[in-house]
Amino acid sequence: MNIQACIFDLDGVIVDTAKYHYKAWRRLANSLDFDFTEAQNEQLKGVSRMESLNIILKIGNKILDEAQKTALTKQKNDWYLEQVADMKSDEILPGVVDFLNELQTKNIRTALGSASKNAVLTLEKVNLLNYFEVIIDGTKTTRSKPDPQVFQLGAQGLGIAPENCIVFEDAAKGIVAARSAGMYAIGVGNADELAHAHAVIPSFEQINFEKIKVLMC
Ligand code: B16
Ligand code: MG
Repeated sequence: MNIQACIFDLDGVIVDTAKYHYKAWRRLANSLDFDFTEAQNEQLKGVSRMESLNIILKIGNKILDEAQKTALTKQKNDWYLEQVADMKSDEILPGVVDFLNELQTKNIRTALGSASKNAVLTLEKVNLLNYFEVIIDGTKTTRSKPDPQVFQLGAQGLGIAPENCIVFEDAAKGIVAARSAGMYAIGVGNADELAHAHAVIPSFEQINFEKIKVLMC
């Protein structure tokens, strides 16, 4: 095993923006006269904005045309961005900065692979933009996870072969995407929900690169 690069998902791995997505989606559902629970929100992890809306409309039994859906995704994003505006470095998940620093000292290359169209803004807010040599986000992809495109583009941008990349992901769809790309998939979060990963860590707390290599053996 010759790991040369790490590709990180954003929401759920670097920062917990899922709670802000949830608040904005719930507000949108409520404006359409139905509720949207935290358990239902789990289905939206790693899923693009429009696909998320389609899932929510199905839950609420609403059928809308494309123009209405575009207006709703804009509204949801405006509400979401109101919360991102206040984000600071203290919202970076535990252990992430130490791990990124360690990768730099070991010359392990880094990329971001996120479905979010707000990824660059979010990284700027928490002061992490400079840690990622390549950023592939929802503005650069045409296919959503579980399609491997986001991670393939990340590896291509770095010029590293897929088999030399590790992906860190909190969403089951992202794990499938990483494996389809031929990369090592490390789940971040609950092992039961990420059963298809090569290995799972609860978070980056007390994690270092050597421990990751041991986990993958
Ligand atoms: P946006 P990730 C994903 O981020 C989120 O998990 C998902 O809930 C969200 O709908 C998606 O980004 C799109 O986000 O509305 O900001 O474009 O986990 O792929 O980093
Ligand atoms: Mg995620």
